[in-house]
Amino acid sequence: MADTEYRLYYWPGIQGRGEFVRLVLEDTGAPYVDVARLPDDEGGGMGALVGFLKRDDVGTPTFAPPILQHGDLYVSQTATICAYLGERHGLAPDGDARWQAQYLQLTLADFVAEIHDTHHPIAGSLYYDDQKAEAQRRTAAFRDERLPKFLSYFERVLTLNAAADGRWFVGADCSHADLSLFQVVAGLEYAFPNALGALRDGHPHVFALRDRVRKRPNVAAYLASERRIPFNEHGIFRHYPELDAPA
Ligand SMILES: N[C@@H](CCC(=O)N[C@@H](CS)C(=O)NCC(=O)O)C(=O)O
Repeated sequence: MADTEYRLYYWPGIQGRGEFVRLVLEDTGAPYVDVARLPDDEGGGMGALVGFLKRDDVGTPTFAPPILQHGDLYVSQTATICAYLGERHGLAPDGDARWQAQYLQLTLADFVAEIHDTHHPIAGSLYYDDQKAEAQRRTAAFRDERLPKFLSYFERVLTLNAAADGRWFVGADCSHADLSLFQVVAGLEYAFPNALGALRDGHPHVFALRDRVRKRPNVAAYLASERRIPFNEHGIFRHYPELDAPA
């Protein structure tokens, strides 16, 4: 199965959680097809994804995208997919340190869920406009409490590793978790430029890591390509000026 192309199943018009997987695939240069972004007549489109989610012949059925197919293996849950790819392509720490990358990845997933809930605090099935008042209350608490708490935690991890001469989250080398931190900071910069800007000076390692990841040659090429879907108001990171801190 080593040379088998990966197939990513994810919503076609947004970065969303699929982007964490795309970044690992792109950084490692692993060959992949972004299935739902193919034209309908080539087996892509929303129909391909919706149809896939109903399938019972994929090992253990999967609950929600993103899903990665590798030969006969289907892997779901963003953090698990990133670890699977990282382990296969030299983007994961060796030995027991792999678990540290995994719990950082899961902590980022917790953070991502909270970021999503700033604009959809009541239900994902309702429009933002139908939960605007609740979104404002939720986001005020997010900006005051959760955003600083998560960022301080990541800064603390990076500061401790820097003291041991590490420039990444874990050990001496970049891992899948570093790519995910990049994506979260990039998304927050889009969604909450004022709130994040106010925290910049207090979190130098977080922003330095963001810069280091985006300069990795394959990541830089990807970010400049048409494969990188721009942030928009359909994904997880949405820019609603009324939810951001004042300038
Ligand atoms: N914990 C899962 C969350 C997956 C998830 O919420 N996927 C979204 C798209 S980003 C979805 O389509 N969810 C449909 C649903 O929850 O019903 C992960 O990290 O992969």
